[in-house]
Amino acid sequence: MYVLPKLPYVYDALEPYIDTATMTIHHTKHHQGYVDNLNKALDKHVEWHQKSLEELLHDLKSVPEDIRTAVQNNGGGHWNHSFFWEIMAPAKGDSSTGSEPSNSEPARDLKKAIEAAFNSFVKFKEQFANAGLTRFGSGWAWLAVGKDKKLKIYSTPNQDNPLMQGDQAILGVDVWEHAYYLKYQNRRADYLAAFWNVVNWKRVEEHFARIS
Ligand code: MN3
Repeated sequence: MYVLPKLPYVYDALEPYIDTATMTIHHTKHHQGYVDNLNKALDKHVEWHQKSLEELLHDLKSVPEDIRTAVQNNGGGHWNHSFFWEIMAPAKGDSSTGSEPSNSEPARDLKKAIEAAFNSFVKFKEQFANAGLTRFGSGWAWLAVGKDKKLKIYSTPNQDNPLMQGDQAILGVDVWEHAYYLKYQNRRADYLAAFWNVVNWKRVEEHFARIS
């Protein structure tokens, strides 16, 4: 059975960039819903509970057809949110939970790779934000590493993610309205600009180091 993971910080830790109410509802209602619905789908084919979530998402075609869409949407939702919480951190750290502060940019290896792929760190941020901004409706923007080990930026609809196309995500941002509407209303660009303040680059570097 899948369970809702604990956040690595408290609900108000990402203030003022991501507000407490959004974090609380996003984690306890939205993410919980994906977990519950994923379990419900897999209950119809219990042998699929043995596989890891990554295996399921990486090879959706092999998942039984009657639960495939539910696994794609809710398994994707569970994976994406678990990943998302981890690649964020309080802008000033949080001594009560021991969480590290976010950094304004990544350290040397990843920064060099980003500059090589997108010309500059500033251009990378523009392109990433633009991927989130231009995603019509609900979805995610990603910085991913392809099979050729190259960095790429793109967006996916709904709860799809890079795993489903054979890539590895190292950074992602939720651009569903539920991720920002309470604080930013229709201003998705403002939310995406604020997001940089709470990126846990240390964690992104770990993902990058593991797959590159
Ligand atoms: Mn969400």
